[in-house]
Amino acid sequence: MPRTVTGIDPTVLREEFPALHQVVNGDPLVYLDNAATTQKPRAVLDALRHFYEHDNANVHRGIHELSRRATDAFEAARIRVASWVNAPNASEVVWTRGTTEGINLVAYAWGLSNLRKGDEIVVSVMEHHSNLIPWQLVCGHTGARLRHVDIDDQGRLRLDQLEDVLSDRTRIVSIGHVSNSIGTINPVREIVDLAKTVGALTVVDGAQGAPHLPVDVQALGCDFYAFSGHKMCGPTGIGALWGKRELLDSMEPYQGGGEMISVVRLEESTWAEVPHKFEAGTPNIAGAVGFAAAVDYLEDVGRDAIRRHEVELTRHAMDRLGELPWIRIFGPPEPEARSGVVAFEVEGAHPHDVATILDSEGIAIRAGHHCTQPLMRRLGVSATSRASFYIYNTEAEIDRMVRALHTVHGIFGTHA
Ligand code: 7TS
Repeated sequence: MPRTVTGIDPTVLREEFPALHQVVNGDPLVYLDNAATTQKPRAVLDALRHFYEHDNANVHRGIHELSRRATDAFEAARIRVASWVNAPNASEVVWTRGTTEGINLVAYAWGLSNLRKGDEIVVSVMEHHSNLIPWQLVCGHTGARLRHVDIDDQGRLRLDQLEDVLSDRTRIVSIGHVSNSIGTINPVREIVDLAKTVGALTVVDGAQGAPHLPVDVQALGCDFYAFSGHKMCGPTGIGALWGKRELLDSMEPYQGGGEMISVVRLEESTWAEVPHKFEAGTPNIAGAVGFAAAVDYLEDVGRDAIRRHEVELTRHAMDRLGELPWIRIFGPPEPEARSGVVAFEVEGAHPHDVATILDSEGIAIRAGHHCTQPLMRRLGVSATSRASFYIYNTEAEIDRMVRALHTVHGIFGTHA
C-alpha cells in the first residue's frame, strides 16, 4: 500500500476508487461527503462480483457446495469484521442493515423487556436521529423517560452534566462515539465508567467511530457498539452490532422468521444460538463479504495512518477556513479533538445555496441538519454546510472547496 513517510499518499491510493475519477458538472469530482457514505475501492467491488459470480447461494441451509462456500465466506466475514473492533468473539457480532438497525435492535430486544415506568435512558444533544428516535419509541412503549446531556459552547459533551443526570433510575446510556455533524470525539471510556457507577448499560453509536478511529470495544468497556459498512468503504445495507455475549444471550429476538430458530412448533418455538437468533431471514450475504473486504483494505492502509491523515486534512481545512472572517466553523477548535468533519456557515448564504454552488463546480458536500435537529437547535442554526474527509481526500481538494467558497461569498456576502 503506497504511503508517504507520515502516512497515506492519497494521490496514489485514490487510483483504487473508480467513482472518484469522473467529471461532475464540468469539473473533476471532489467528494467531501464521506460522513454520509464513502466510495468503494476496487477490492470491495471485486469481492462483491466474485461472490455473485462464483459462490452465490443461501447460507446455513443447503447441503451443496455453493451453499457451503457462501456460508464459509459469510462466517469468515463475521470474524474479520469482529476483529476490526477487537470483539472478543465473532459470535458476539450480529449482522444488521447498519448502525440504525443495530441501535433499534438493542432498544427493542433489550428495552422492551427490561424497561419500565420510572426508568431513564440518557443520550446527548448531539446524537444522530438514529440514536434518539429508537429510544423515544421504546420510551413510548414502556413508560421509561429519556434524559439528555448538553454540550459546551465548543461542542464538547458536558461530562459534569452527565454525572448530574445519572442516577439509580438510569438503565441505559447511549452515546455517539463521534458526532457526524461537528466531528467531536466523545470520551467513551469515561462515559462508560460513569455509567457503570450507577449500573447502567452503555450503547455506543459507532457509525462515525469505527471508520475513522482505532476502536477496541474491550478497552472502551461498553456493552454494545453499532457500526455501518458503507461509511468505511464497504457496501450499503450491511452493518454490525457487537454486544456482550451474556447480554445478547439474555435478550429475546426482535424479529422472527427463518434462520433464527432451533425448534419450531405451531404454538411455540425455541431460538438459535447468538448471533443467529437476531438474524431472521436471508441476510445480506454479499454485503457481509464486501464489508470484510473493506476491513482488509483499511487494515492494509493502516488505522493509525488513517487517523493521522484525517487530522492533517482537518487541520488544513480549519486553517484555511479560519482565515476567512465570513466563515464560522462549528465544533471543537482543535483538529485532534475531531474526526474528519468540518461544519461551517458562510455569512449571508443558506447552506443549501452553498452546497448547490459547490456542486456546480463538481464539489460534493452536505448541507442541512445532518439528521441532528436537536443539535442544530442547540447551535442556534437550522442547517450547516459540512465537508467530511476520508483516506483518499487531498489538501488540494480542500483548497478547491475554499476557492469555490470565495465564489459563494462573492454572490451572497454583505460586501458583494
Ligand atoms: N449515527 C451516526 C453518528 C451517523 O453519522 C449515521 C449516519 C447513523 C448513525 C446512521 O447510519 P446508517 O448507516 O444506519 O444510516 N450519518 C449520516 C450523515 O451524517 N449523513 O448521512 C448519513
